[in-house]
Amino acid sequence: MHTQVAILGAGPAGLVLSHLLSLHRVESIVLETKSRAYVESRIRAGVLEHGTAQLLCETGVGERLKKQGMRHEGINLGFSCELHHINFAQLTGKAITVYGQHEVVKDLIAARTSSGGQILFEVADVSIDALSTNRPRVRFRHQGENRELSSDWLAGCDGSHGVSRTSLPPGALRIFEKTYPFGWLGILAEAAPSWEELIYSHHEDGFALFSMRSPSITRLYLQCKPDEDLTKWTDERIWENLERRLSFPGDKKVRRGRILQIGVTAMRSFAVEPMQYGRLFLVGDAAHVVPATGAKGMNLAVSDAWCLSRALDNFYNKGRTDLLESYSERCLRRVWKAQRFSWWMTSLLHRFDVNDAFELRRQLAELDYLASSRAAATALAENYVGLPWEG
Ligand code: RFL
Ligand code: PHB
Repeated sequence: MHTQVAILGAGPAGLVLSHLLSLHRVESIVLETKSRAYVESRIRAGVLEHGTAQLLCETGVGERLKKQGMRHEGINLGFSCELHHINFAQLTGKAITVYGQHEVVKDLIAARTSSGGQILFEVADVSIDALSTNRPRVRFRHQGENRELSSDWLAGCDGSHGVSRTSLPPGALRIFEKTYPFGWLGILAEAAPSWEELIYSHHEDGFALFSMRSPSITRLYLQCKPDEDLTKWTDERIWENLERRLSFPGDKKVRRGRILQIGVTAMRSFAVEPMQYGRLFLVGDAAHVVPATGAKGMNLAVSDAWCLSRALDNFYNKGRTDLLESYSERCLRRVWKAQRFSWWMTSLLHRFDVNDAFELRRQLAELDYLASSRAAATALAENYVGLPWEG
């Protein structure tokens, strides 16, 4: 088998890339280790930046998003038992859309398969080689057979645990990494959201996040230990903690409901430089991971994919290689700003050390500043709705 662009991974990065390439009449084949049902139901991110939602709508995959996506013109910061609204629409003229990542994935898979795009699900034993030649190769097993796919270019969209980054020779990439001394306990509950906007809540017991997926499903997170034992979290303990950390006297209360799913997510910051090696481009989580506090991971995966699709369009349709050569540099400029913002939101809202009283006062002062200064709130708002994409 041969194709112009072989894409590893059918997450947001790989699917957006394949979708945009097809609009530019560039051929691609996507290989995915999991089943279609698995990737279409994997609950992850929920916040689309202004530019992400706009791209999906403008390129023909926004029908359900326009109907079911929830436009939010701001978020709430909760601290010292009070809520403070940050109004994105007033501060930046832009908004975000709350729409599950798995819904984006469903829309993209439907668009690719209905226009004849090839996605091979449940591939196994994936390995890559010949990256420094002009015919990089992927070997894998599919439906019991050994297969080989050669291509002009290879896109590593296989997430933070994929093979594309780890197959590179030692020393090929510079690694930047930071781990945080906590994780997030994620809860999906069958309950109508009590509040209309997200709440990022700073609390002495640890951070809590109130979010949603639909008018009947609430998505909640609690700061927990990075290696938290889920069996210790009974439904009662979960709701009790949520009620305490999302308590704003005189305001609404978090509404309880049947818990549909719980899980723990580690919090880390990770990036590699460059995001290219020979004919392999790293896209999305394969190249960088951010702590979920800034809601940036999926959005970065989409903006990287957009950046690479433009470079490949220029290569195939205009004979230009300059955008391919500068792919890594252009993406990294945006990636590092999102890294900074995600780290900053994480440092602002989490309890790092229960004995550090200075840190607690510093966080509360910063939150108070955000709630009272238009300049500070604007800096948060313009990062949250999304910084401009590289041209
Ligand atoms: P993905 O989504 O991990 O997709 C990679 C795909 O590659 C497959 N794969 C392989 N395929 C072929 N060959 C191999 N060898 C392979 N190895 C793996 C995997 O099965 C998978 O299908 O990476 P991608 O596309 O780069 O997308 C990144 C996003 O998924 C991620 O950044 C976000 O989910 C992060 N994130 C959030 N991002 C946001 O923008 N907004 C949010 O509100 C937000 N909230 C979150 C989040 C992530 C979370 N968790 C669970 C980590 C909340 C949470 C709790
Ligand atoms: C979510 O709805 O899953 C979500 C929202 C905001 C975040 C992270 C996750 O920062």
